[in-house]
Amino acid sequence: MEARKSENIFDALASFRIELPSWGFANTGTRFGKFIQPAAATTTEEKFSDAGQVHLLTGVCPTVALHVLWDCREGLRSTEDIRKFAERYRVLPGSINPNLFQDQEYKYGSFGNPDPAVRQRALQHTKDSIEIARRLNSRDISMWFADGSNYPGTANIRQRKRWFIEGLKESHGALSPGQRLLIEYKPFEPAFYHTDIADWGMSLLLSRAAGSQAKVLVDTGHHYAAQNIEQIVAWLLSEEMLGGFHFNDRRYADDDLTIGSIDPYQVFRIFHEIRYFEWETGKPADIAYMIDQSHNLKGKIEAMIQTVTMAQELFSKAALVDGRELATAQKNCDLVRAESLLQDAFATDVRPVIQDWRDSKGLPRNPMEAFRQSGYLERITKERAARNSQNVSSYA
Ligand code: RM4
Ligand code: MN
Ligand code: MN
Repeated sequence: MEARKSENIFDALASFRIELPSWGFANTGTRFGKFIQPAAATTTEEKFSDAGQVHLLTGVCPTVALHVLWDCREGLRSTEDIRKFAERYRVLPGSINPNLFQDQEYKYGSFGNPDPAVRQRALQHTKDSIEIARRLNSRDISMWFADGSNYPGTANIRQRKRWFIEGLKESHGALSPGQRLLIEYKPFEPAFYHTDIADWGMSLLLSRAAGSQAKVLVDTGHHYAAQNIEQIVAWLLSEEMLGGFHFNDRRYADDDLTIGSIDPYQVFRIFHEIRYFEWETGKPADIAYMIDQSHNLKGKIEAMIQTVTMAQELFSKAALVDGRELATAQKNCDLVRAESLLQDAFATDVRPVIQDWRDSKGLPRNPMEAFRQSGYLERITKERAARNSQNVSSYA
C-alpha cells in the first residue's frame, strides 16, 4: 500500500475508540431460552475484568457501558465499588444506561405511562442514573425506552409525546455542564403496534425539546430492513445532533449480531459519511462509538474482540476515501468515479497496516490469537463454571 494511504489509516486509528457493553459479558439469551456459558461474567467485577482483557489486547476500548439495574445493584452506593473495579482492571466506566423497562411498574410504560406515580418513579431513576454518571465521571447517559403499545386505540399517542417531553426536559435539567443525554429510538419490540420513540425524527424532536445537551443515539439494529442508515447519519451530522452509536449487525430485526457479519458495507458507508463530514468541515465529529451486542452462542470475549477488530477494519477502509477527489467527482456528476472511490476503499485489504499500527503501539498484532494463548478463558472458565451452572439470570 502507498505510504500516504498507510498514514491515513494510522491517523484514523489514533483517534478511534469504541465502548464495550457490560451486558455483553454476561449470560443472555433469546425469549425462547438461554444457553449458559461457563465463562460468562456473573458479577459487575467480572464484567470489568473481561472488558479489561479486551482493552488490554486491542488498546481501543478504554470504557465499558453500564446498565444501572444490572451493574449498580445498590444504586448510588455502587459507585465506590465500580471505581475500584475500574482501577483494578484498567477500564473506565463509560455511558450509563438507566433501566426503565424491566420492573413490573413499567408494564404500561415509563415516561409515557398514564400513571403519574410511575412517570415520577422513572424520572427519579433517571436522575439517580445521572448522579451515578456524575460520580463516575461518565459523560453520557443513554436513554432507551421500551414504551409503546400493542393494540390500536389503546394509547393516547399525542399525550404520551407530551409526557415524554416533560420527562426528558426534567432529566436534562439534572445534567452537569459536560454531560449529555443520548436518546435512542427503535421502531418496534417489545411494543408491536407503536413505540413512543420509533425513529430518528422523533428522537431528534425530543432531543431538541429536552435541551442543548441532548443528542440522538443511533442503534444500527433499530431500523426497518431497507432503511438508509448512512443518510440518517449524514442528516444528524449536519444538524449537529448525532450523539453516538450502538453498533451491531442484523439480518431481520434487532438481532444484535456481530458488527459487519451480515453487511460490512453498511458500516463502512456510515463511517464514510462521518469521515466525509469531518473532511468537509475540518472538525472532528464528537460521536460516542459504542457496541450493543450480547452474544448468546459465540464466546463472549472472543465475539467482542472480533467486533472491535472488524470496527477498526471498516473505519480504516473509510479513511481511504479521498475527500477532495470525491467532492470533485460529485461536482462533475462523474458517477462511476465517485462510486468507485468508495468501492476501491472498501475492497482494500487494510489488515496488514492495522497490524503494523498495533505493533507501533506495543499491542499484539493479532488480538484474537493473543487472547487464545493468554490462558485467561481457561482460568475464568474454571473459576466461574460452578456459579454459572446455578446462575441462570440474564445480564448480571
Ligand atoms: C434495546 C436497546 C438498548 C439496550 C437494551 C437492552 O434493544 O438496544 O440500547 O440497552 O436493548
Ligand atoms: Mn441499543
Ligand atoms: Mn437493541
